[in-house]
Amino acid sequence: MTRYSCISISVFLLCLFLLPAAYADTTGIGMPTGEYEMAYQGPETLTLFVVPDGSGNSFDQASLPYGGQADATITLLLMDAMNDPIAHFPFEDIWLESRDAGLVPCRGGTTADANTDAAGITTWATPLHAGGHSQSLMDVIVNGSTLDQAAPLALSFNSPDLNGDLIVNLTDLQIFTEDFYYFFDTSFRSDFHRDGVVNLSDLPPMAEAIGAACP
Ligand SMILES: [Ca+2]
Ligand SMILES: [Ca+2]
Repeated sequence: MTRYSCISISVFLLCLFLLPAAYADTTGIGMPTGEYEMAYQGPETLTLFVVPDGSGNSFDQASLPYGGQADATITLLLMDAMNDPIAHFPFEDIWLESRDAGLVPCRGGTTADANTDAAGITTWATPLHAGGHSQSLMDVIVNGSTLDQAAPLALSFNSPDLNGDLIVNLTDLQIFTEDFYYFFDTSFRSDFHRDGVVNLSDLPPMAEAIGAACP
């Protein structure tokens, strides 16, 4: 046997040994599964007002389309392949994403409020750190993937960070002004005090957020 064929065989055996490890599940729990739901179970699509500095609304103060509030708190039960709850799963690896990427999160800005508890449960209740706007469906993402067989949630977002660059400044105020004067009856993105119309009641949330940025 030549020296080179010896090296080739050695490399082959080494790969045979290492490859399964490279593809092995590093969490030890298999692909997480689970289920989640929103507290509000009605037919309307709720909207959550978000600001990059976290001064937006908590989930229990989400808006109905034409005035009034409802509770959009999201509860997730995380389970392993054996349907046993996964306790103490890190909140950093569980987050929300809008399907059109219109919701723009600060770093870690849409993660769950806490690690899963002993029963495998965590929630989204406190305000997000995010900007942008979205009326598309929203997914719960765990370890970078959606959960098997989990349906997306109907939750919209708007923010005084209208252009989604995670700073609220004069650029956003200019967009708001245009919506106010030209698209007052159609612009979801600037309808912060949600009632289907952009008017003077939407100005205070815009003005109060000037200067807001990610933590
Ligand atoms: Ca902005
Ligand atoms: Ca309004």
